[in-house]
Amino acid sequence: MQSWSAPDVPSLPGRGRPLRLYDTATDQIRPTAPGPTAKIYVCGITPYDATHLGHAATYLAFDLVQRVWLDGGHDVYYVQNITDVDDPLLERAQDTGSDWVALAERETDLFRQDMAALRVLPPKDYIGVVEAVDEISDTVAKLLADGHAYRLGEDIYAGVADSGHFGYESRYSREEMLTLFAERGGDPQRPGKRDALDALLWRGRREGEPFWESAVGPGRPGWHIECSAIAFNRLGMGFDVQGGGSDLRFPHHEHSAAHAEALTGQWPFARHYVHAGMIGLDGEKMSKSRGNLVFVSKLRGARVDPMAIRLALLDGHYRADREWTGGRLPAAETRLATWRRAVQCDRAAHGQDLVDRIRDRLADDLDTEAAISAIDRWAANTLERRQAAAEAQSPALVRNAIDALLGIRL
Ligand code: 5CA
Ligand code: ZN
Repeated sequence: MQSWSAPDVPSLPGRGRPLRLYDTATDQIRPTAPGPTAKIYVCGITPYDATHLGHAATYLAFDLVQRVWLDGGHDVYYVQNITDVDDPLLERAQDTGSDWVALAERETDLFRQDMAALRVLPPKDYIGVVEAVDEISDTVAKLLADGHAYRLGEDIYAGVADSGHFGYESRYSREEMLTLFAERGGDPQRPGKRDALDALLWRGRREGEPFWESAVGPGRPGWHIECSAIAFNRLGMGFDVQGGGSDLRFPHHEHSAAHAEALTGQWPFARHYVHAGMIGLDGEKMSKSRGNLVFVSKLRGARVDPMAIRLALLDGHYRADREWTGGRLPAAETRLATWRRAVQCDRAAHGQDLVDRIRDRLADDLDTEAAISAIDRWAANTLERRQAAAEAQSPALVRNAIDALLGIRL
């Protein structure tokens, strides 16, 4: 699939910092340790509705991961999928009397425009499930051939016992897993499964549903295997970060990892599992199914500056569940205006200390709030001209650092 256009990332003087990130699997903030090319997979959208601020916040968190790595001198190999055939999409198309392919194309296109406007770095490989059906069905065929999967009627399931490590990623008890599996697209009650937690790999052809002829018969891919196959085939095993919102902690990331681990006999799938908190509105998670959404495209259509949206979403820790309240956007607009005035001063407060501070704070599990506070103090000092004349310098360095590290163009 076509990705979106990449924003410029200015390079900064001095050294970037090694990035430490919270890893769900080990419940620790641990250093990431990428090679010359850092490898990251971030789960993409299911394109049945427009990008809301919850999606945007999650993609922004992983955008910062890339920016810190780039600043540290790494190249980044970023892969993202599009779940462009799945039950929620087909249901929405049916309910609205639209063609599912056209619906997915329209919403994916809007997502690309939203991401570009927010200056999110695009994935190198942006892969729709529809274009990856062959590689996914080949993966299912191999799991079957190796005895890690079984047929149930027209469908194919993966055995949770087959990865050898099932449960390590989410660390939930079996009871918690059973509850979440039922809530998030699983089918623990289906008779005939070897284990209630076994996940659907391949959904055999059903009347009225799209299907593809494949190595394992006609049908369409299950959800988790799409991310296993798309990630594994490009990044291999043991890539640096598997990312998504916290609602993907289980079952999605657990099963995606388990499928790839059963397939290869290697462990782990990813070295860090990183999860962004949920953005809520009126006390509830913002979600398509609840309908309590604030869309990025709506705000853009109302001529809100995308940099203010970006700043509003970064003013909060990425891992915290947080509320989108009416005051967030005006506060970000005011802050943005202040920062813009400060970088237009011909003599600004010394910038290198601020750059060091931003680097330190972001490298520590993406502490955007502390980075933003540091910029606020710099802007206040600059505007009040409290700095000693000897320390004053051009604000270009700060402008570039805010652009490169936070993705905010002033
Ligand atoms: N296509 C799958 C992943 S393979 C999917 O979950 N799609 S999605 O469109 O439902 O969500 C896309 C991303 O946005 C996921 O990482 C999800 O965890 C995240 N997300 C969804 N709702 C919110 C929210 N309210 N706050 C923060 N992140 C969210
Ligand atoms: Zn995924």
